[in-house]
Amino acid sequence: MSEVTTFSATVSATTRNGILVVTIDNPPVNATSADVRLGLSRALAHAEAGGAISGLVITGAGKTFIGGADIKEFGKPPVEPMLPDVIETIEALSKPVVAALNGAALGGGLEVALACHYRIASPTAQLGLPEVKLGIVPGAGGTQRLPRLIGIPAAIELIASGRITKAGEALSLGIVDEIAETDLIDVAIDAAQKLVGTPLRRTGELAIASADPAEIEKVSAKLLAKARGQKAPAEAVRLIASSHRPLGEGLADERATFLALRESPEAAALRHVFFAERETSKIAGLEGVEARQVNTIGICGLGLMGSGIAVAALGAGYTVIGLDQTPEAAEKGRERIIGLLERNLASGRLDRAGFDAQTARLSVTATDADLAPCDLVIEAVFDDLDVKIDLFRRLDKAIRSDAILATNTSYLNPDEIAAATQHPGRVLGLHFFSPAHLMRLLEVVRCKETAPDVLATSLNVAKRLRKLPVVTGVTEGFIGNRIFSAYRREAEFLLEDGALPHDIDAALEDYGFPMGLFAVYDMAGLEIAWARRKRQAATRDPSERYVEIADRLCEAGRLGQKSGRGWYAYPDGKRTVDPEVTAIIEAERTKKHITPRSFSQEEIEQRLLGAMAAEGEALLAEGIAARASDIDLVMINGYGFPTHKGGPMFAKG
Ligand code: T1G
Repeated sequence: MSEVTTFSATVSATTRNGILVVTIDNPPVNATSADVRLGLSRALAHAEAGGAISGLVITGAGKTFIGGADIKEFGKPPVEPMLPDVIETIEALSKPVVAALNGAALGGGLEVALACHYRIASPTAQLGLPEVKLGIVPGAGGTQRLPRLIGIPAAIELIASGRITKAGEALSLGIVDEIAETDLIDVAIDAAQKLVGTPLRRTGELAIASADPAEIEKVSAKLLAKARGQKAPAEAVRLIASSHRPLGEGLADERATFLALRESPEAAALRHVFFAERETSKIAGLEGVEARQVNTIGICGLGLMGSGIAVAALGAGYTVIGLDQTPEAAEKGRERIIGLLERNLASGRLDRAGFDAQTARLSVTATDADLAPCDLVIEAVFDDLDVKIDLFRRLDKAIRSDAILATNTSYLNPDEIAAATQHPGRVLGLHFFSPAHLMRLLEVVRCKETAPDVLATSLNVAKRLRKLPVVTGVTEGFIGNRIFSAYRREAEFLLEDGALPHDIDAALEDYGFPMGLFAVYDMAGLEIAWARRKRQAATRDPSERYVEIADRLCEAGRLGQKSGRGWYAYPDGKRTVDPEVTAIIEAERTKKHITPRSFSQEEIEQRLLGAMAAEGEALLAEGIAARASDIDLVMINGYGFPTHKGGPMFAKG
């Protein structure tokens, strides 16, 4: 084994057949920290000067090539050499530099690779320039070099969406030159040797293939519509669309744009969300707690939620046993699940082999005892306390005592369900959001008695289901619905005080919500909330302000979009302001002797955001939510709060 040359704490190299193999080892993701940049620049200088060295290979240690620039360095004073300088040295080197992509090459990591003279990917490599997801644009040549390799339209699609692509697509696009089917480093060394003495393809010098302006317009328009007013995607499109200009000019514009966007509130919010998502599964007291093994998941109730949960579990590789009340209901549940899998097959999300494997791991039954092999059982039956308690008492007899029991209830008290079972320590809540096979958010409800290893196991299952788990304590509506109720209440106060549903919805949509509150309300239907209000009527505190407008709508049969009328009217399905609703609201104001006043969008926004934040503070004070950033994640991933605003707790400052 040839000797190792150390260039910095995180960059070292060995020499094989005259090729300097440079390895970046900066756990956890080989981010291009100041030490990595220093080590790389030293290795490049060493190679350029070293007569015995005829070429270089750059690769990463572990499962990542380079996960990007070090986001943790943002906002700190710059430390030379900066990444663009290192990248320009790579591209200008007189000797061949081959990128050996052993794993994720993202952001600055892909920009390093783009400046190399040849790129080889391992079959599992992932590539992308996801900077727009952080509210910025690539800042080290990505918007200028990528179009030189794959053309402007394809570069716009990849960079303005921020999506990650796999090795196969990267090869077909022309981002990488080869996929190593054998040892990546051997293949890379061989490639470098073949390049010695040949004219080097310097990406920055490549001409850009001409593109049809109509195609550029089409791909841009689609992406910018989705970006809903965010700055970074629009700036990325501008930089790529103008990348035919001299490289130096483009790089300077790109760097200035990157630096400006990096200081924007949008970028600060998106960085907050990035780190929040990685904090959320770090639960105090769970360090070192060993999780149980889960291979088989039982799902009770194969309706909309249960079948969605089943599809998520099958997609994560679990064996699924579905239980319903009768063989016919169980069979209907199977059909519903298979129907969802067929949709995944048709959309290309699933290939035929995957479809067959997943359906083979699914069985359904109406017999409790068939759940005996389950390591975890999730119930998604009718949201009634007696029904759930009865089911859990039956399951106590049907499954192993160390199998976990999870309730998907949205509003019932899981502590009461747990208390009715033989082993409360194995009970918790797993509150999925509909559609359960698509929505990332999963509220993990920690009951009073939930054992630590049951919680740890559930967090592992959530991660494998590719969910975003947020642990919550027991309270009515947990984190999300409690905050939703609070700002719905505030919105109804605003109605009584003088605003109208479309004023409030316009303010929320203008802030960045995909849909206003009342439009969402109509889509979800008004009757469930109405039934809950009627249940609560007897115990409602008479001194608390209560708005009866929604009750009047329901009494008038206005139950939402499904009934053709709710907060809006829906002639031919189109949401329309309905004077009848305005009249109902005005009658309620009169009844309460309220003189209506007008509200600016700004005021509506502040009142609603204020209500969310106040409820969030209460959840923190009660110990229901562990951290403010968890509350942000719930509202972003479950209730449409705009990601680029960071969530209600971040937005309030
Ligand atoms: N900088 C600093 N820390 C990072 C990081 C980064 N780029 N990426 C991840 N981490 C931390 C993360 O916070 C967590 O920390 C740990 O690493 C594991 O992360 C110039 C300016 C690479 C696919 O946007 O997508 O390049 O919680 O749980 O699931 O144009 O991390 O352990 O303390 O996500 O194996 C562009 C971001 C940056 C990619 C690995 N790059 N990272 O996933 O691990 S901007 C990105 C990821 C840029 C240039 C611009 C993923 C991953 P902790 P993890 P993972």
